[in-house]
Amino acid sequence: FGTFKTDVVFKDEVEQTLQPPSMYQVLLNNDDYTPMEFVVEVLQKYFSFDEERATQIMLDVHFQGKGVCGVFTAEVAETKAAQVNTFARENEYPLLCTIEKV
Ligand code: NFA
Repeated sequence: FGTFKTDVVFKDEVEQTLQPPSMYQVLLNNDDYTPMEFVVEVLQKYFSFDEERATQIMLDVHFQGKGVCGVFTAEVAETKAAQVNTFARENEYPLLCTIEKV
């Protein structure tokens, strides 16, 4: 058998403070050209809203200028915004999805 060390380790040398991750709102921005039905499709496809809730959020964006689709950690928020913007550009619509730190 070898020698076992039993050093004292003080709590303040070990203790770690875990911070919750920063959260980011994912927003849709209104424009004059993207069809309402396309925005509803986006909200169902990328944010899993049912058609009724997706329509409510789309109308909120349409009348208020912007609207929150959800709040996520940075990586998820960035991915969702990029996916929405890519899908909009593929369909040649100017729909813009942005993220904002909460
Ligand atoms: N304002 C767009 C229209 O009248 C609809 C729209 C809603 C676009 C929400 C972007 C976001 N066709």
